[in-house]
Amino acid sequence: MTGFFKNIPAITYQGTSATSEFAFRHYNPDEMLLGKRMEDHLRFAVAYWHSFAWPGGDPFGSQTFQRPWFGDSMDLSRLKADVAFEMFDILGQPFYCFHDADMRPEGDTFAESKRNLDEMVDYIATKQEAHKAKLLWGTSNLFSHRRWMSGAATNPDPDVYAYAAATVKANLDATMKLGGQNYVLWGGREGYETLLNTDLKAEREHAGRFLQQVVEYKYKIGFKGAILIEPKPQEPSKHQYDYDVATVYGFLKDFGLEGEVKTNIEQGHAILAGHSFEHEIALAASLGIFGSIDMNRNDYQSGWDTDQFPNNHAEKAVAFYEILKAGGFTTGGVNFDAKVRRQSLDPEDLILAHVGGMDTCARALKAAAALLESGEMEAAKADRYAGWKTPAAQAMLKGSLEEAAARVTAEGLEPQPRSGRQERLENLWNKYI
Ligand code: XUL
Ligand code: CO
Repeated sequence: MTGFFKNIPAITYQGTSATSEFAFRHYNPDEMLLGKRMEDHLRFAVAYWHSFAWPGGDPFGSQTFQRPWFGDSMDLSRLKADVAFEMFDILGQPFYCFHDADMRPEGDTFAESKRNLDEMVDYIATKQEAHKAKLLWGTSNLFSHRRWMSGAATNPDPDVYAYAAATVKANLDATMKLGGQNYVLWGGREGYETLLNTDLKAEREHAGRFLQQVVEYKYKIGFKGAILIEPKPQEPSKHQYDYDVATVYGFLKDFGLEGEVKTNIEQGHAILAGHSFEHEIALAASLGIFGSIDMNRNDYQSGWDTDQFPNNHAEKAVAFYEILKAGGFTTGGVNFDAKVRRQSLDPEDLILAHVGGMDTCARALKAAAALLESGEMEAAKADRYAGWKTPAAQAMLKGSLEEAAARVTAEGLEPQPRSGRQERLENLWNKYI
């Protein structure tokens, strides 16, 4: 034991009358909802980067956290892994996620970075054997080091493309070795700052070919997990090529990958794209590319991707409703891509942030499951679209524009507007929240 979380007990479900802060009030892993355990619905994951690698900087100030594992040696990386698995044991969540850069020190050469990664993967594999937490997804950090400043696969320098290929290959191998269920590509630098220096067409084509190569490699090594793209409109790039779910779908179609690659949808990214989280989830599900979610919230005034822990269950319930309607997660899960604020210095803050986030999601899930089970919302929707069940309406979709037009005079159609009943349905939601 490292002692970092000393005196913090393992968190258990104690119900809404719990008196301790260190308890789940809603997250009850064994509770059955719609025929499935809550833990298996939510498939929570902790993000290695925010909790263990982020130093607490902001654009105006540097590190605020003083963690005993901060530094660039292999010994400190092992200490970081020890602390991480101690936190996973306290929370009891089934999964975690990592970037290469979170878990190993950067070497002076690619070979050294790769050696460090391989050693850490072996170390973490032994940790996984002794602890509950397993790998939900792995990914490559293709954005922090200065070599990535003009992009990874979209870099004007082909040598950087090669370096990105070597990096993703190493991390896909690492993810497979650790039994990861997905591999995520988030293209923070796969975009541009100004068209004055950018060949947009070439960059987009390179990004497409890169993704095809990743999928080809997945099959070569027999990786059974899903490949996921994580859309985001901007930040750090001014214009990102994977703006939102709709853009990603067009991109996948363009490169013949719509059956191969799904999405990891993040609440904060959806908001930055001018959408709601539930819109992005519903759209992905309808297009057959829903994979996993990154759970967090943004500050609604600042306009930044602030990656805060979710604390509003009513807001998340609408998102979980769409996830349940889509049939729930298969390889995906709920990854807390969320960090404590830079003033939240204490080990307790890290634990309680996750406890609150997990309870918020559990409460949201319970509301969503109850509403779905009642069938009330779906009945209202079915009623609204009932006209489309008639043979005449169905025939219209198979026929021509002129045949559809002919119905107006032949049947004397004069459509009568009907209420959309939005407020009644909002009231219905509130009954379950
Ligand atoms: C950045 C972001 C990343 C990805 C993984 O906004 O969400 O942390 O989730 O690279
Ligand atoms: Co994310």
